[in-house]
Amino acid sequence: MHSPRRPLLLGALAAPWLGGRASAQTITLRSADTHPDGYPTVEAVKFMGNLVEQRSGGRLKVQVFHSRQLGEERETLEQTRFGVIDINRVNFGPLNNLVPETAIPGLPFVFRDEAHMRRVMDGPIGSEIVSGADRHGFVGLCFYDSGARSFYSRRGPIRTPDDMRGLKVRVQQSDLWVAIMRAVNANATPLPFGEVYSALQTGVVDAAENNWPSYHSTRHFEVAKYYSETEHSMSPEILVASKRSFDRLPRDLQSILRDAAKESVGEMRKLWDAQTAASRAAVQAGGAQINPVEKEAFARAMAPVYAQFARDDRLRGLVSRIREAA
Ligand code: GTR
Repeated sequence: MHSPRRPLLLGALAAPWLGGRASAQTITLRSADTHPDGYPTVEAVKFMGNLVEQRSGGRLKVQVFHSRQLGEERETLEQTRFGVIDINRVNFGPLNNLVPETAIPGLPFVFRDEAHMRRVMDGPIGSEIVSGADRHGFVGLCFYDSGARSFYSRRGPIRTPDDMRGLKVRVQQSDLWVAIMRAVNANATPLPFGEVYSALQTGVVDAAENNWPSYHSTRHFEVAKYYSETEHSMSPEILVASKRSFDRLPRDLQSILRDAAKESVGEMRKLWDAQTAASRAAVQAGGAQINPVEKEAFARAMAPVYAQFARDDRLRGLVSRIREAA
């Protein structure tokens, strides 16, 4: 490993050290995303890339590989830790088992609403969660929105936790998500994102859960048309750099990258809000049915998972500080 202080040699010789590709003047960082082109996370990283390129005078570029071109989140995260991929936009879900802090913002109903979530992630609690990721080979660059996740089923409306009993529900590959399903007596089926459409279509699972833009972009609404607005989790998205790739950048390029990532958050939120409204309308036009739910009953049923994931004083402290945040 090279120390962060060691100046990066630019040019062909530098290439093997970098996850990205370097030419005489340019370092290109490869960035992964499972979402398709045009999705707010993909567009926000492109926005960041443009800023980086301008501000570095073309010395640093970001190339976004969207639509799972580099793989599903769990595998791309491994590759990011080892510097094969330089930047990765993922949900907290696939980080939960590795970085326990990331389970806390995904806990059921921990945020009151999206504004509360944004304020918390922008403040010191967000920074603490980033330090958790930093201990595992990542450099947390910024958080993006993921709205609220709700259940959708191919079988019929879900109104109360009782409607979940015995349902096979696709979840992200995370123990937190398995526990949340157990709390409502459903059978959790952890699957990569890209396998959910066919799992719903063939009946391998009965239901899944996600926010409006993902429900729309994946076209899950075609095969699971009953969307029940439980809004049970606001597990955010994070943009991480590989610590290996990051440490090899010259200091000035590290700052340019960090600053541009922070500035992409405002852009992402604008795109997110517009996409959420558009997706909500589009899926209904496509035949999806929105059902009212008994949210309080879901919150009560899911409450026991807190003890399992906020399992020491520090993690319990994060929960109370989130709850107390204005
Ligand atoms: C989306 C999120 C993805 C992925 C997906 C999933 O909302 O943006 O990163 O986590 O959910 O459910 O796998």
